Amino acid sequence: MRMQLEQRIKDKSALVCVIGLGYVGLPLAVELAKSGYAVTGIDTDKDRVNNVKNAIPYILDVDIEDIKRLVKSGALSATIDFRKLAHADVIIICVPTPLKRKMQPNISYIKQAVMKIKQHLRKGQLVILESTTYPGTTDEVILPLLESTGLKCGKDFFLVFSPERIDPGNEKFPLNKIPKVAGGVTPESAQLFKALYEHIIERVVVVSSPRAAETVKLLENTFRLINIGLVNELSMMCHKMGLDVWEIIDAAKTKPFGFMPFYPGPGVGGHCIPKDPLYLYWKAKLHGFKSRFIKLASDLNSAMPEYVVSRLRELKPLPGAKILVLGVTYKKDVKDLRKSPALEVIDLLKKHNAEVSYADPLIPYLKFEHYNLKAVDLNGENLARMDFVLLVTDHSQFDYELILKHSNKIFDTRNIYKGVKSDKITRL
Ligand code: SAJ
Repeated sequence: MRMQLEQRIKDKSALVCVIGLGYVGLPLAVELAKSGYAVTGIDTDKDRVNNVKNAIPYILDVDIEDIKRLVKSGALSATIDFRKLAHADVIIICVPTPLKRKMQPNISYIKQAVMKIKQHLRKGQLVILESTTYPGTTDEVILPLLESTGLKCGKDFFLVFSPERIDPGNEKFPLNKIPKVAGGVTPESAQLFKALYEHIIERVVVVSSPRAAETVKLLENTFRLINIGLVNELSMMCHKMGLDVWEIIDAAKTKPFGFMPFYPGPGVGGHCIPKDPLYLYWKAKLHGFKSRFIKLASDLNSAMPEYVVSRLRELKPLPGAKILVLGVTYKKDVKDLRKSPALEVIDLLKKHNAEVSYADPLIPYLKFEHYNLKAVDLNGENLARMDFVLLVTDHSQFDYELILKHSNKIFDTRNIYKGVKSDKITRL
């Protein structure tokens, strides 16, 4: 039966189901369909399913013409009906793994997907989890749930963990150019995974186990969290010591080996970097190991919004100060507010009774907590009215010449005005 499955994967007659049509699942479904598989995307969100069916764009990294062509040919379809899983030869889970309160992993979406798979599990299926999660999720949670059907992994079905590495909007590294790490519960499982993904990704890297693969992804993003924390601390240190942290990092990166630049900022947002390392921290703690690095970096990065506001207070008393926050998404040119430090900066400024407004070409309205703000137009008049313009997210679309010309004072947390000499500008 494994040989039959391998043959169906190799001759592309295998039916593939992708559960979760977000920024990971949809590009993956499209690539597999483009490579010749019949792919059904399953999502609980009817709007997403309709958007795929009607080729309405909602994810950055897919060519809408591809979707139109693939849906028309029948290579790609979408549904909310999980019964499709019964017909699938390959099932790939791409659902969110957020945090609960108290920074604990929330794998409820994975469990919901696995329960659906369990209802339809049959001999000859390959199940793949791509959602970033803590080491042990595949072996300790998914495997027992699926084997509770009486089917045996490695004999009747196959199970692999392979972390998603999609970088939304990164044209230099599209999905097919990003090596894919995978760990199978059994060697045969990994072999079947490789046979499938080799059709869409240039390099598949098989590791010894699912928990090794789960840990690989967490290392990648913990590496970023800690290095961003390092330069955030360096920025505070340099300010105290009268040094220019930006000059220092730029000069350090001339070292052609053994160094990789990271940059200070107003904090670390998004749905990966603040969250993934805490999955590792949580699991290690269950094993009696408290990661000081992860805790320290998380605390340091979380303190940056407060630090930015304290730097502003050094320049001008905040009560009544008119402050325009430029850019509110978690990183430049990405329309995503999740864990954006700008939201905390706005909240803190309001709590200091500053008069805060914001401008962001990607976010016309900003609703969070009890705030309900409308973006102001970025024009000379509005800029000149402000005591401070606080550059938090350095969108490419901003007219930085106009901002420099009409602003009274600029606090630049991203060094967008690198090399610009002006007494209007204060840098993080
Ligand atoms: N940030 C800094 N300084 C830096 C880099 C980032 O303050 O030097 C801040 C950003 O402003 C943002 C946050 O950290 O608020 C996260 O930025 P990020 O560049 O790490 O972007 P993400 O969150 O989109 O991370 C994703 C991750 N991709 C996956 O998990 C598949 C990460 O592994 C990628 O390396 C990253 O994209 C990327 O390089 O774009």
